[in-house]
Amino acid sequence: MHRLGLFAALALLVACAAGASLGPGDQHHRSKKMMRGPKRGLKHKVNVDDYLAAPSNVANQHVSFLPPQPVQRKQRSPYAKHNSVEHSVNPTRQSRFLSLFSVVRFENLECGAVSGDNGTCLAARECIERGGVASGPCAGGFGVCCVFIVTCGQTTYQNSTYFVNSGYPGPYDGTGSCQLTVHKRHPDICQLRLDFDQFMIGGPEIINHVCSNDQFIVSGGSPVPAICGTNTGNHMYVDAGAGYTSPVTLTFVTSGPAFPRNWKVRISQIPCQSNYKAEDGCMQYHTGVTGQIRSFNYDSGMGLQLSNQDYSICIRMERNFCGIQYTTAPDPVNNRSRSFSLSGQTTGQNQVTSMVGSVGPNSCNGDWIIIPCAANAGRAPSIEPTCTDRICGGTFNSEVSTVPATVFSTVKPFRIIYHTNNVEFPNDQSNRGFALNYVQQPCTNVMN
Ligand SMILES: [Ca+2]
Repeated sequence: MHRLGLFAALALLVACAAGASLGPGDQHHRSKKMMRGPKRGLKHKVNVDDYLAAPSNVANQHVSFLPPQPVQRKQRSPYAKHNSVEHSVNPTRQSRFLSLFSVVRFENLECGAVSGDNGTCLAARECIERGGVASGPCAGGFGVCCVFIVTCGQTTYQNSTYFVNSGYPGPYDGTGSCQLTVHKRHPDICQLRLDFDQFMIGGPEIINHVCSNDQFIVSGGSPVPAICGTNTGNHMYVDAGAGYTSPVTLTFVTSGPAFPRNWKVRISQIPCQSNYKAEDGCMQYHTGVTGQIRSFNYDSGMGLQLSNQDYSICIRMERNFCGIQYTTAPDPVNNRSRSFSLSGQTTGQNQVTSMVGSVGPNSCNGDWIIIPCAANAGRAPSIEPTCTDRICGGTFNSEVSTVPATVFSTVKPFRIIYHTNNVEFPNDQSNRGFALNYVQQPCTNVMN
């Protein structure tokens, strides 16, 4: 929260007396005040206590521009003798004076910067002190949209920080390790959300799809699998625990062949009580009635499914929705869709069958997704304990088939568990991972 105290207010008064121009917000308040203000030259006090009494932390409050509040004599503080300012001004000067002597408070909300990035609305001086870059106005011109961009070897405490590659916005094609240390801004931060605005590093090796060259590693928080390849537009959540804990470190290791790497990771600090905090245990968290989920390095053109993955993808159950259905996303690149290819030899043009469950000849024992009690749309849900859960193979279907299906589940909360082992060759080749579109299903009498 920013507060204009006595000194700032006096500075503004001087600026006003010198004929400094006012911003749109100032003019707005001035015109309102002029309509309400005294018509004659009266003597007014402005009590400094009123400004100093403003809370120093108004996070989670609404933006508030306090209208000018001339203090009545009978409200004078017993300390007014020492910290109040008394002025006698003529009618014209008085109107301006009162408008300037307002405490301007605004919450440090997220703002859209001129650069196109997301920033935090701060006073200009605070932005500089925190190491940010002002990028356009906010809060009606009283604040600046402060953007934090950091790179290798740095430390951040700021919400909405961008972690970029060395040489950004240009590419980086050297080898080494680029690490960022992330501290909580407050002890009531429980999670970090990492949005991969840009994420292009070397992919996995092509035999077993392990990220053994380039990789992105998160340490210090909840376990997160190492990832590599192209992940632009994807995200992950890291549980950072309650209270002040050890920092979370984000590391890009670039040890693979020369490659024009580029990354820009936005780091958001999620308060423990916020309504956008991910449910526990979710490394990915999607909201909305419809959306798309993709495994890391999913790319219908070149991307290979990553080995050694083991995490949960959660979809927030929206109000009045009781079920969820999944279909494979279109694959515009291949003449045979590979938007679900988890296991099997999918190099050729022959459709590879789906496999389900954990027992039997067509079961999933290496790589799979789990959709609890999955059933194909149009069929009654299975009854436990015969529910299908694991699905793998080269076709998305909750039954063994070479025809893709729409699969639904009514198990709450809505989650998919994704698991891959550390082996592909020779039984599994050219698998891409998955891109699934989901649509939540409204509650009905049979689905609740
Ligand atoms: Ca595997």
